[in-house]
Amino acid sequence: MARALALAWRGWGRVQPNPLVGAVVLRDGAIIAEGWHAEYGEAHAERAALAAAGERARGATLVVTLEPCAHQGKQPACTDAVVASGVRRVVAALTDPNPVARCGAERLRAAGIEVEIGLGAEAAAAQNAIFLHTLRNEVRPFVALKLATSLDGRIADARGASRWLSGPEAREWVQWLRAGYDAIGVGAGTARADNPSLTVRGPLPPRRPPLRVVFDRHAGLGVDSALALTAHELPTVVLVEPGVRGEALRAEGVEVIEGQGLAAQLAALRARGVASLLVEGGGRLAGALVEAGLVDRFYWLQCPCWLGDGGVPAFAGVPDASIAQAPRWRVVERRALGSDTLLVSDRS
Ligand code: AOF
Ligand code: ZN
Repeated sequence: MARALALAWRGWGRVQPNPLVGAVVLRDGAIIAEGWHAEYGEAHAERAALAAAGERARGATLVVTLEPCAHQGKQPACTDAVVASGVRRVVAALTDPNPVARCGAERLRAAGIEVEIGLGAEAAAAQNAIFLHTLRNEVRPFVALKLATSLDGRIADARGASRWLSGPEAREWVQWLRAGYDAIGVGAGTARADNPSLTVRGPLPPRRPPLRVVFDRHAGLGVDSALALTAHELPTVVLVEPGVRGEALRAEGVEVIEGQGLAAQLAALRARGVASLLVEGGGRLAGALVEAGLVDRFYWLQCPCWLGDGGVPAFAGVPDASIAQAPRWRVVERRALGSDTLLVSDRS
């Protein structure tokens, strides 16, 4: 299952809004074939792995990160492919919650195949958090926060500079991360201070370039900012308070969306088709989102330097909590990226 999960990551940036899925075929405990969902609308992981195994699948075990689908969608039902392959046993991590595709396990059992569900379920759910959120919550996107901080929890130095706090490995990983999100967001202060372009510039080209979003209550984004200057080519949204017109930005091709408060603004993004949003700062927006309970996942890049009391804190306005009552997040990943450390945690 660990190998199937690793294969599933190969679809990151290419298969959304569909799930990341990986599969392996086992014979006598050894992997004889591998497959993954590589492109949106193309072959499902199970079919890819079974095609690679060919006749050798007969009597073998299929290990897959999601219950095989039992429906004809953009692709034919995987349950048909599994039955035809002669596989004797299927081990899946997660039950498929998709109402149109689910119940594959039942279908397989009816055909005499042994089915086990639940192996590696926690890791598989963390990997497909966006897909699972989208099916459960139709109100707002999956919201992830990504911040690079110093050891003393600062996102910028006393002059407001944040380039380059994290090292090259972490910065390349951020490009990879962006490719899998529908939208990349920043607060108005960060847009002004950093003049970011919020584009994906890594080796992985996303299936669709993420929407660029600025939480900009008063439509203060400069018409000469990197975002506004490229808004005709790359979709760009500013989220403003009701009644703010943003005429100058509209004239540059920026889409102005009104909403009263963060929750309403996120709902407006979801209504516009954004299923996942990666927020990259700054500290005030990060704090406000955490305070409002609107963050599902936090990607924390910890950089080994000290910026001191004058540095910009990573979070502003998070309410006090006692140690006993403090909400505990679930750690889903820890990893070294060059000299920086990535910690991924989810609101439990
Ligand atoms: C995938 N890739 O490897 C598996 C999926 O419209 P379709 O035919 O592509 O079906 C999408 C659904 O199929 C998806 O929501 C999930 O429930 C199921 N399994 N989907 O995109 C895969 N195994
Ligand atoms: Zn399928």
